[in-house]
Order: sequence, then structure tokens, then C-alpha cells
Amino acid sequence: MALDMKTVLIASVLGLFSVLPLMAEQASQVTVTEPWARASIGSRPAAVYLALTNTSQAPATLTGLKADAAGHASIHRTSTDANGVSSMAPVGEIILAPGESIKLEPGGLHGMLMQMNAPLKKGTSVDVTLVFSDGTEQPVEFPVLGIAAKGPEG
Ligand SMILES: [Cu+2]
Repeated sequence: MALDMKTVLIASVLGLFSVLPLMAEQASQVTVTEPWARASIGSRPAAVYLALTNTSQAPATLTGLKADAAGHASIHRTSTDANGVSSMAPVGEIILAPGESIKLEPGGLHGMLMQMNAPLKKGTSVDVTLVFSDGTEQPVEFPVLGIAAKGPEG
């Protein structure tokens, strides 16, 4: 079916296209709770944290992050070796089984924002979009807490 411009305009006026964003939202399988970010310094990397719950009947795979505030955003995991030395490495994806919850928190999984355009300031927020393997994108607003915050309560 070909839509000419006139049909598109009429449909827009009638509000028919307003259902599209709603459908996109319903396609999202993952619920986000407790998003927060830590204040950062200069262009140094910043970290964002949240809890993810797969509310659908099918596995959901988080494949990446996008953020206008950073030149590069990705999923990282911090691990500590037998000598107590911690390091972090990129994680390709996070797979959530149906009903499964995963927490991104200090010392473990986190969203890493690199090449920051500006430092994250306490009391502001940063927008980061979660990208899933089915093409779904879920924007999340992360409140920025203090530089010493250890959890969503500060
Ligand atoms: Cu990291």
C-alpha cells in the first residue's frame, strides 16, 4: 500500500500516528529500576548503574548503550583478582532469562561512559539509551549522585 503525502498528512492530523510510539514502548521487555550515576571529573569516564528485570516470557539481550553525553558508551564488568587488584573489561552483552533480574552496581557490572563531553554534576541527570538485540531501544534518565555514592540512595 502506497501512502501519498496527502494521506500521511490527514493521518497525522487525525492522530493515527500517535499510536506508534505507544507500540514501541510496549515492545520493551525489560523494566528498569533504581537508575543512578556517580558524579564525574573532567573528561574522565563516568559510570551508570541500574537494576534490570525481564518481564517477558522470552529471553532479552542487552547488547549496548548509547549516550549523547559521551563519545563512547558500553557495558563493563569490574572484577577483583586473588591479590585484591580490581580491573574492568567490556562485556559484549547481558542476557536476561524470562523473569530474571540483574543489578548493575559498583564493583560489578556497570554502564561506562567514556570521552565525556562534560563532567556529570551532582543534582543533574544523564540520559543513556539501552539497546537490545531485537532492535528495541529504551531511554533511561539517570540522576547524578555524589562522587562517593555507593548506591541509588546515595
Ligand atoms: Cu568501566
